[in-house]
This record gives sequence, C-alpha cells and structure tokens, in this order.
Amino acid sequence: MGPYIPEDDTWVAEDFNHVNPGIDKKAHLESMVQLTTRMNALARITLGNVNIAATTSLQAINPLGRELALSRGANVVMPILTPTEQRAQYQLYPGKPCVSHGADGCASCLKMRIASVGKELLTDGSWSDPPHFKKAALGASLMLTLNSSSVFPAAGRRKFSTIQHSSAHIQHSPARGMQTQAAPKTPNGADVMRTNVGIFGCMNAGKSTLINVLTDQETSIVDATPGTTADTKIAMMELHDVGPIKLFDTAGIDETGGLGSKKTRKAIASLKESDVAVIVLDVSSLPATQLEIEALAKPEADIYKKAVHYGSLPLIVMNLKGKETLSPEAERAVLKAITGSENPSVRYRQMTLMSPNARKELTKFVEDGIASSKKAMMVPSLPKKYLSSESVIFLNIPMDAETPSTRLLRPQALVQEEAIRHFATTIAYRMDLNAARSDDPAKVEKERSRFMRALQPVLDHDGPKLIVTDSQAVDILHPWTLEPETNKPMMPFTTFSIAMINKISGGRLQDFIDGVSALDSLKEGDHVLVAEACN
Ligand SMILES: Nc1nc2c(ncn2[C@@H]2O[C@H](COP(=O)(O)OP(=O)(O)OP(=O)(O)O)[C@@H](O)[C@H]2O)c(=O)[nH]1
Ligand SMILES: [Mg+2]
Repeated sequence: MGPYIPEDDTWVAEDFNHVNPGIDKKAHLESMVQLTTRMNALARITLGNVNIAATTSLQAINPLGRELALSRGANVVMPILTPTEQRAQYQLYPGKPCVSHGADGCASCLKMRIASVGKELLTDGSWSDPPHFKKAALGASLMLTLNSSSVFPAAGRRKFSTIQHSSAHIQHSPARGMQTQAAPKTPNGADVMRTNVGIFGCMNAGKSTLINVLTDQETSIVDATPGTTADTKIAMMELHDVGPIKLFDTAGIDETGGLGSKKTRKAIASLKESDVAVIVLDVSSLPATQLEIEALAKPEADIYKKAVHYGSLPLIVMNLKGKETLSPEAERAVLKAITGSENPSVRYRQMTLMSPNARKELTKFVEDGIASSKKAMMVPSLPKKYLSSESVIFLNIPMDAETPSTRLLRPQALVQEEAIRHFATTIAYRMDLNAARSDDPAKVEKERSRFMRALQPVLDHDGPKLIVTDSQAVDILHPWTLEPETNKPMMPFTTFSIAMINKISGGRLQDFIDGVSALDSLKEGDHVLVAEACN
C-alpha cells in the first residue's frame, strides 16, 4: 500500500491534471501520506499477523514518510538494491529517494531510521521475514504447490505485467506468504479461467455492433457518428464451448488529436490484456488497388502487429455492412494489407454484422478462435485411460486452512469435473492431515483405517483406478498404499499439481519427466533452473 505518484511524462499524469485542474500537488501528495498510513494502521488492526510494507514512495513525498508508516502498523522496509550507478535509470516516479547513495550507506542509514521510531531491523540471514512470520511463510511455501487458486492466471495465458515487482526491493518472502494467506479471500472468482476478447478497429468499423451481436443485447451504443465509443466498454458472458469470456469494446484507433491519442492508448491497454484480438474492418466500400487498400488498412495492420507482439490471437472480421461478398482477390488484398503476408494463417471471416444470422456465425467464429488458442487448456488433466466410464478415481482432498470455504481449489475442481464429464466414478475423501501426522499412534491408526475403508471400493474395482492426491499428503499416502507383502504400490497415484502441469503445459508432462534424466549428466558448475509449474 503506497501513495501513487504520477510520473509527469505519462498519460496518467496528463489525465490526473485534466481531472484535477489547478490542484496543489504538494498538498495532495502529503494528504496521500496520511491516507496511506491510516490504511496501514487499519490493515494492521483488521488483518493482524501480516507483513505490511512501508513503501519507498512515502519517503519520496515526505522524508519521514516511511518512519511514519512504521509507527502506524507497517513492519517491512524495502531497501533499494539497484547498484548505485544504475539507480538514476530506474525511477518509477519523480523524487525517488536515495538515487545517488551507495549500498553500504543504505544499510546503516536504514538501521538508524528504523531505530528512530523505536523499532529494530531484523533479518534471519537468507530471508527478510520477521520471526513471527517465518512459521506461516514456511507452511505457506508447502501449500503453494497446490494452492493454485490464489495465483491461477485468469486466462490461459495471462500477462503478469500488473504484478511485476521492482527488482530493487526485497519483497519476496512477504509477497509469497501473503499470497497464500489471502487465497481463501480471493474475491470475485479471480481464479476463473476467463478468456479476454478485445475488439479493435477504426471508428465506425462496427466494433460496438459486434459486441452487441455477440452479447445479444445493447452493451454499447452504436451510431454512425465516428468516435461514438470513447472508452473501453467491458461485458462478461459465457460461450457455450469455451466458458466465461470478458469482452472489451474499444474506441477507434484512427481518431486523431489529443483525445484521439488518449483513446488509442486505452485501446492498446485493452489489447495487452486480450487473449484474443478481434480486428474489425469495414470492407463495404474498398478501394480498387492493393496500395490503396494497404493505405486504408494501416491502423488494422498496426493492431495486428501489436496483437502478435503481445501474444494475443488475432481474428479478422471483415464487415460487409450488407454489401456484396468480396472477391477472392479483394479478400487476399485485405489480408495482405493487415498481416503483411501473402499467405497468412490468420483466422478471418467476411460477414454482415447486422444480419439475422450474424450472431450464430460470429459466435462460432470466436469460439473456434478461442478453442484454437486454448488448445493447450483442452488437454485433459489425466491420461485418457482414467477418464472413462470404466474407471474409478480416488480424490484425496485434505481441505486444510488454505481451502476456500465455499469451493474446492481450482485443480481439485477441475479434475473432479473432468472425471464426471467422462463418466468416470470418483470418490472424494477428506484426509485428516493432523491425525495422520499425529505423534499419537492411535490417532494415526484411526485415520489410516478410515482411509483404507474409503479406498476399499477402489481397490476392489476391476477397471482402471487411480488416486489423485493433494501434494501435501504424498508422504502419508505413499506408505499407506503399499502392498504389505511386496511393498509395491496398490495402484498408481498422482497429484493434482502434476495433473495441472500436464494441462497447463498442453500435455507436455512427458517432456518434464524426460528432463529429469538430465540430472544424471550434470557436471559440477552446471546451472539448474528450478521452476514450479503447477499453476
Ligand atoms: N448496414 C449496416 N450497417 C452497419 C453494420 N455494422 C455496423 N453498421 C453501422 O456502422 C456504424 C458504426 O457502427 P458501430 O458499431 O458504432 O461502430 P464502432 O466501430 O463501434 O465505431 P466507434 O465507436 O465510433 O469507434 C453504425 O451506424 C452502424 O449501424 C452492418 O452490418 N450493416
Ligand atoms: Mg463503438
């Protein structure tokens, strides 16, 4: 939590000045320090044992801003680690403090500043966690292997630009811990795999018409006046074979002037968020030559290029507006003008958006596009063998403190849903992890026999059978499910995380398994990247 300091050369600052003409910026920023520290205090009172950062931006406004925050509930400081010679080039906002100071000076300065408010700087060497937090954070790091709900990308391929942290700050441990602690409170179903679909094009191309056709309601105002849509309009809907999508109707990207460029920037911001970029082009009165078509379609070509750059799947809608279908030559010319290629692989469609069958046609076009972009997500989480009416799957779901109160974690829900969809029978079991890990052998035995009773129908089953467990319970489940005589597993088992890795990677689990063999050929001095992939 920190005050937002607009950087003068950005459009946010322009907007700020526009909305607040003649404002006394200094007084405003100082009031932000008060507001921030008040929020720090409220957060401390309401959330209790959490890490709250005294942000550096407080210090940029008020030399004692950080100390104020530390005395009002904050307990984390973020020393600047950027090498001094690079600091001047890494300034998020004007007045960033300590730009010319050296790292050694920083450490002692920080200690003194913290001491000045009667507090002490604590580190345990490797991490920056305060001692009270360490226990929670260690527990949390274990949970993270499965706790996908808090960090699961909202769409198949989410851009993380909004959660990038300054590399100059030590934030790792607090962020890690807080993410997991906050998981059950994730509001508004943020774990939903929603696909973002942006609609882009020039003024009057039919973008708003398109969103209205798709949503089957008057989501946006449609009018012949160019520039009718001034700001991005958002609509949520469900596409039958795709699931939830979020639609962005954007302003025309060809509007000139100051307001025009603001609108364009907003549209581009939506493009960055889009998994799919529908580019709408009015082709009702095309010029004759390729050169003229290229000149006309320059803005669309620009959007196309940006969409590819940002990793959005471009889909092109040529809006005929009731005019005749384009000849194959004209169609090729348009495609070349937008994509720059003679033979593009882009998905496109000619249609009249205001026609009785447009909704059906458009929905199918968008659905197919999304399906192609999310093929990876269509990969089943478990091998086909287990997703059949012949199979029984035992789901071990301990439901610990990390489990949200009203639903299962995303990987658990996903495996359950997929199994049922394929007519596989599931048995869901809540393992009592505390009992299973208890020092009291009687408690352990009680839990073990309850577990074995639940597992018995699966053991008795003749067809394919499988256990899918929460990763946390592997150490318990493995010994419990070994045949006493042979010491071999009674049946195969996997974890929800592994199932997710396969799904998220588009079925490439085998690649990861193959990768493990590289461990045998490691030499001293080799570098190893250890990455967690389940979410
Ligand atoms: N006849 C006909 N007119 C259409 C069709 N699609 C759009 N129009 C008209 O084209 C004009 C612009 O449509 P909009 O959907 O508002 O276009 P837009 O791309 O959202 O435009 P801006 O918001 O200005 O950027 C409106 O007058 C629509 O009625 C169509 O399929 N047939
Ligand atoms: Mg519009």
